[in-house]
Amino acid sequence: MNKPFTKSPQTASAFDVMKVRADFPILAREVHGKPLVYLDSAASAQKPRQVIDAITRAYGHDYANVHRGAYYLSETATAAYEAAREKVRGFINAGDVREIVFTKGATEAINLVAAAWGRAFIKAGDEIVITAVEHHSNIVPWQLLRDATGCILKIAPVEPDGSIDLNKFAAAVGPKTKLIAIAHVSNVLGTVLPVAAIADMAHAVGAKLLLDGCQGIVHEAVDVQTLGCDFYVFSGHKLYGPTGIGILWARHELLEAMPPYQGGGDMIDSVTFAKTTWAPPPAKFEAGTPPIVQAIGLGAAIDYLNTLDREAVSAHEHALLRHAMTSLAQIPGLKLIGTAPGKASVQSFVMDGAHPHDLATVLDRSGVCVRAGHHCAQPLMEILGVSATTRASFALYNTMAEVDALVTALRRAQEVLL
Ligand code: 7TS
Repeated sequence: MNKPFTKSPQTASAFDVMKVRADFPILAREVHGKPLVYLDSAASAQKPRQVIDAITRAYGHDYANVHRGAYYLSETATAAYEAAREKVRGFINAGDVREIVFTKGATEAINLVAAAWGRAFIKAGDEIVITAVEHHSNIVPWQLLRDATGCILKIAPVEPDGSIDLNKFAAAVGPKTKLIAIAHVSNVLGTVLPVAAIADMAHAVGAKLLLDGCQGIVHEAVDVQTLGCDFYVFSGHKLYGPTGIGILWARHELLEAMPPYQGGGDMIDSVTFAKTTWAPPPAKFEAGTPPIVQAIGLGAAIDYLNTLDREAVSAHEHALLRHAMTSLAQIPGLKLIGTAPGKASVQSFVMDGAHPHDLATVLDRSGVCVRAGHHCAQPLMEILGVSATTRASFALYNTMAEVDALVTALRRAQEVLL
């Protein structure tokens, strides 16, 4: 995360979490008669009123298919859809709006790269390097590519605290490496991966770097031009936007060189039964009616985030994490999983004698929502020597009192379960 944060007139201490909370209608509800304590934003974040209103307005007032009819409403919807693309471009500081491809999520974006770029540029014996911390969506597409091409998948290890040792990473990279595909931030451990150093390693051997930014973009400002990656992907729903929308960013020349991923309407220049020619990117990768309103909703989420001082947001989330790590570590029998320096506000843990699923179920009775399971990272669980963890993730709308509610609920859960 190389880009210095854009300074706003506010200071970090001026972040007003209660004002932010008032923007998220769901946070006012109760669960099982208790105030909702939502600590699962790494799975999917809640949505501010501004996003919900934009979606309602798009369906209720401005809706039509895009890139089609020559009538006013279709032109309005097209303009809103394309305006969302420009908002994404600005948010990640891409050099050109044509580098922003709308997908249905990060998973689809990674599959797109594996299928389109991978099938065109990866051959038997080529090497792809991932890490041990990856989400299944940054493992399985490369296994499918391996099965199709005969390429080799290499796994860079993770240290016991969740950090990545760059010397060990470098040992996995060599002259046959064609792609390094890694998480920007781990969804299980919260580790911020050393992407700048890894970008240098990739480019030194002529490989491309794909960053899975699902968790990274939520917690820090992202500038794809200074990160040094070639592909950056993320999902809208973790960034306070709707489900069903994700982003693939890639350098224009890469998108130009890639064949289409899917065929259909909107992605063509001309079609005859004998031959079809493609539209230029990004249309080449957006076959069929796109997720129009979802894109508009993501644009509204970006507008919302742009009203906040992201440096202050980051400081707030780190304060929540520090408080959580200190308080959780004091619970007898509880072990923190993921303690790498500089990590993001995602905290996994295990508790002696309590299965993570049971723990999450008991916490739910106190209104506390946490994720339990393998977090779509089964290989990482195996390396960590656990079958599952419980995970609390802290977002911009969480409070210190909610961290305390988690700790209190855990102590109560211990009484019930042990
Ligand atoms: N990569 C990372 C690092 C993720 O955290 C996730 C989702 C994905 C990829 C896939 O995103 P999708 O929107 O395409 O599904 N992570 C989680 C999680 O941690 N709990 O639920 C989903």
